[in-house]
Amino acid sequence: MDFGAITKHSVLHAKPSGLLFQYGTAGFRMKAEHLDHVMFRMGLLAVLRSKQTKSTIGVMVTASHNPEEDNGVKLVDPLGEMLAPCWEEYATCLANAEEEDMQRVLIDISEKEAVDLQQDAFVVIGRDTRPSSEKLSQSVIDGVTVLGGQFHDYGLLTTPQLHYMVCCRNTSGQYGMATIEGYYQKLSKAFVELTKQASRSGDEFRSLKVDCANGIGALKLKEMENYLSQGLSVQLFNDGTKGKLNHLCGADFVKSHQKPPQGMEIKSNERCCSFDGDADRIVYYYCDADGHFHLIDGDKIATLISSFLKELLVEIGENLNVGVVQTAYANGSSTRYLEEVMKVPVYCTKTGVKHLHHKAQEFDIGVYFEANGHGTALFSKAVEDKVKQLAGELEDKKGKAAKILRNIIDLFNQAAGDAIADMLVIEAILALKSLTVQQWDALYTDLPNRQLKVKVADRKVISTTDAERQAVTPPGLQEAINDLVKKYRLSRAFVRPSGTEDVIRVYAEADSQESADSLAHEVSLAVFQLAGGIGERPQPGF
Ligand code: 16G
Ligand code: MG
Repeated sequence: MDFGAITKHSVLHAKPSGLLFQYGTAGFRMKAEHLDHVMFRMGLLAVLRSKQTKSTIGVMVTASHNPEEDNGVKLVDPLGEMLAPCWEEYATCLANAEEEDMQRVLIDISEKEAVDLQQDAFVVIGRDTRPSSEKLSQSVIDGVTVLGGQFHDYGLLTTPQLHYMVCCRNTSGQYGMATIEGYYQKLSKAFVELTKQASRSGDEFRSLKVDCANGIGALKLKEMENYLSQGLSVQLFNDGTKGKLNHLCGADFVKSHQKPPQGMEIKSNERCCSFDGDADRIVYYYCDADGHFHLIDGDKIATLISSFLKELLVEIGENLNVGVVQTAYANGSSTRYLEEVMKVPVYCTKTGVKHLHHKAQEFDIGVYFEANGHGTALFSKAVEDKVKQLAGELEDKKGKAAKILRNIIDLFNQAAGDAIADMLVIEAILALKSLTVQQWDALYTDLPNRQLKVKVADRKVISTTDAERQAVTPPGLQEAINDLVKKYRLSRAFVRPSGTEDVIRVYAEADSQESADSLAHEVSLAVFQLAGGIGERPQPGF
């Protein structure tokens, strides 16, 4: 390492004083103006990680669903997964190091991880449409080059597209071609084949309204439209030409406010969906004839997908297991439906894609979704091989099911949850099964629920266990929650410190909206009292 050069460049990316940086659930995320040095240093770290794994590493500049003024960065590991946990710690350490300690920290990481500094390094970079993203990605490049790494800057990409590129490059093209055309071709080919199979069963022309959160998803869907031929017509809203990124629109807004985004005209019973700012989340919805809004969240998406995959496996007749992975935020009705009606085993992990992804890898087919619309399905190598073999050999019913499954495997971006890929899978399933959005919604009825945030002096005073469903500290909090939950029917509540904001999150569900609201409020008060609430006491009403 040329420390002279590193220092010379590093001082041009000075760390602001008095701020703490934390590689959280999905990387660093804060006001864009504080992030320049973090970007430079993540460029350095990506080079070390690339040398250590002898693979291409990705760096994505985005703050996903956060406001436009924020930005963030995360590293993507060789097979398109999230960065390994101990490297998250190095990232935090490097981001917080004072200028004079940089050398020591870099040497420390290299020694601990036995990084061969002579090894070549290659880093790929992508960014979202935030005004700050271009300059910040230049700082990443500065970090990469000063450590002697090679790079390819893909420019504007969705987060899942960057994961795809990393995965393609590290599997010598087996997963697909590491170009934007390669991505469109892989997904559209699978989708078009699936819709051909569907049209034989007499389905009509399909159209879908998509709210793109004024983000990158709009640009990429526009590019992709040409590849989809007649299979699906998408009508884009909040495409970034007028509105502000994630402002009153996008998947996070729709899910948390449980109402349609602004800037989209919805006629009754029209099928609509929303992406988030970097297009790795998706939720569906429609308004019924009475004007009532119906949200179809990640739980219902997981239900549709896992039920369909299970049906295909029955046709194929192979003894393969399907598991669904959720978080504590999954609606109780979805868990009950999956376990009791679908007879699919359901597992609960901590919030954050990496936790769900990890668990889902344990199954032949692991479907994981967060209620907020973040998710995908993973297929083991054995399943992939078996399905390919059957699809090639057989022309009967079993062969047809195998062909459908093969295309679904190709369609899912298995490297990461991908709103575009998920949308195409969902559209294909609805077409193949001739299901309307209302029929899909009617699989089960969500329990009314409410999410709230509470400000506390130090969110670390709350620690949890049992996949975040039980609070361990502060003492007395879990007992208080248990007593409150007992007052309501079909009720459940939990609290957890956010990994992306300086707040405690509260979730409650119950048999009616009034009960869910009231339970959430009472739990918020308990958090405020027992966990050092600051500012105004939580007030009832929303
Ligand atoms: C991040 C996570 C998302 C999770 C959310 C929770 C990834 C790629 N993203 O956005 O999965 O739902 O954080 O935020 O893992 P919270 O900790 O603030 O509730
Ligand atoms: Mg996102």
